[in-house]
Amino acid sequence: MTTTASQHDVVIIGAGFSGLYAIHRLRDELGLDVVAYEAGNSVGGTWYWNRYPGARCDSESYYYSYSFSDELQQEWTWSSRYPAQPEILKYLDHVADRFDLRRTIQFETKVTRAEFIETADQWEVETSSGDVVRAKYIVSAVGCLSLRNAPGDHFKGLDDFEGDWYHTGAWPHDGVDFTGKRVGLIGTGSTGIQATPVIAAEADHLTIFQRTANFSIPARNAPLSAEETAEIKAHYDEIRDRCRNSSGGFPFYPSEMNANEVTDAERASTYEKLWDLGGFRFLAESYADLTIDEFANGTAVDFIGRKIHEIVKDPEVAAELVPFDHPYGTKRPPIDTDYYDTYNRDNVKLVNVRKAPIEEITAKGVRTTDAEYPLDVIVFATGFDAMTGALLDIDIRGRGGRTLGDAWEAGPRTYLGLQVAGFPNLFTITGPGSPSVLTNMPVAIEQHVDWVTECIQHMQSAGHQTIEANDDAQEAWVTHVAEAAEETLFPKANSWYVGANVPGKSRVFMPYVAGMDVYREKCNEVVANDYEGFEIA
Ligand code: NA7
Repeated sequence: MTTTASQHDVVIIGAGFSGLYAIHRLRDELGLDVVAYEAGNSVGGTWYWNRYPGARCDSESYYYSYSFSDELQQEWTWSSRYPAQPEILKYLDHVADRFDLRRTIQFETKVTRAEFIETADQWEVETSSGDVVRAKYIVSAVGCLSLRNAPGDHFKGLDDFEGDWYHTGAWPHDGVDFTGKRVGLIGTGSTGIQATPVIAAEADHLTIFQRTANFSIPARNAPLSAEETAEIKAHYDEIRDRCRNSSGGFPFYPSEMNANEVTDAERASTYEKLWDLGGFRFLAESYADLTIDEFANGTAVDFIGRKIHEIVKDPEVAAELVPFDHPYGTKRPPIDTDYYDTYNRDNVKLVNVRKAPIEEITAKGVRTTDAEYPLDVIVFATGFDAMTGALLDIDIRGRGGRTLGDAWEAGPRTYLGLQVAGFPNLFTITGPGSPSVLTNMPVAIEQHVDWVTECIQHMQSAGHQTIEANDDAQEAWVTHVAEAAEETLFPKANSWYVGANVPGKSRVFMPYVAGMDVYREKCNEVVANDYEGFEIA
């Protein structure tokens, strides 16, 4: 590597929700020399890449947004409860312009390598455009769901397919015209469930290949009226406070009642009310023990199963759509608009690939063990190598040249999801071991960026060179994260939370399940105790 690399204080990787806010705080508030690299040709991260039909946020607009600037939240007006992808991208574009963030970002540039130079206490960072820079700190803002679960790794024969195929996480910017096409959709996670009704309405025919039936709750999307918007804007302080001090980062009112403390009729009425209200409230505001107690969970499972049978007219199709192999909420719960109802359309077919697995993609379509389905287009809604994939995709080397891949061979190990022992001055925004994907992401992101900003400010003002997680603190945290998960039903599901969707990935429950409020307090305590668990030099 060159010795004439240009020098910065901070390299930020990624310009999505996390990277943008990190640039703002570190550059504009701390006055540091910051450079950010972004693979896309503009800002937005997840919302830049995921342009598939029906892409929409499952959290409501007014709390799935930044809280750091009152001017920003007062001047921005959301059109609906759940904004569609173009509107969120427009919002992030607005943020980038409003805070003049673009000038710090090098677009269409991936970080390919980052090596800690021990003799200089510096990171040397190499990019896809061949640049080599040095920086004291790296802030990874690569996103939890950004490295695609590549279809080529799962399905043989893809190269022979004569039609067009797309992964939902790399959707063409000018869209895809499904008119008159026979479309196959593989995957029924949040993405497949959002895309299904929209593709079905446009295509000649849609075949959905389902490996695992999922529990979906209606979103009940609707425009936000001028009165609702005024009400929200008048109460932002309170809304943000509720988000920050809650377990999930939502302004909800979680129930303190357990499911077995009420009668069957009361439970049915609560579930019905929350089903009508729509969205994540069904999980958050029903019963306190829903994700920790089998009986409680079973009552929600039964209710959703009944709803599926009510909506889907063909009882055999309905039966295939009812999940049977995991508790409700233990895989990321999808939110939908007319998902189950779409199976009542004449041009839609459900194929259960748990019973008859996909053998290969052929020149003409998809072949399962019992039939071949001729298709013009295949849409892969097969998800991501979540939480660790994007970081491990970079050749990161810490002390002694040890790679991150080595350090995480048996699954990710972090202290607080913020740092990895042996990788000084490298911060991971919403890293594994933090609440991250179990929360309303902007809340988790702001908490992490604020913590890192405060930490770097402390380092700079005290003249310190390095901060790194110590091994013992990391081991204790990893154990705590695992034990917290074991107290819940979450590990029972083969979810991307445990890496089950990526062949060969170590099975470790990656996010911290005990709640954003508990976690925030722990992070604050660590600071109050002079960065307990970190070595500062
Ligand atoms: P998910 O939630 O990981 O869903 C991926 C879907 O694709 C899921 O139904 C998978 O089935 C299915 N899948 C994956 N690989 C295969 C193969 N080889 N064969 C058949 N089916 C397969 O990704 P999403 O994009 O929907 O959502 C990701 C997150 O983005 C979401 O949770 C939100 O946080 C936003 P499986 O369940 O593994 O059997």
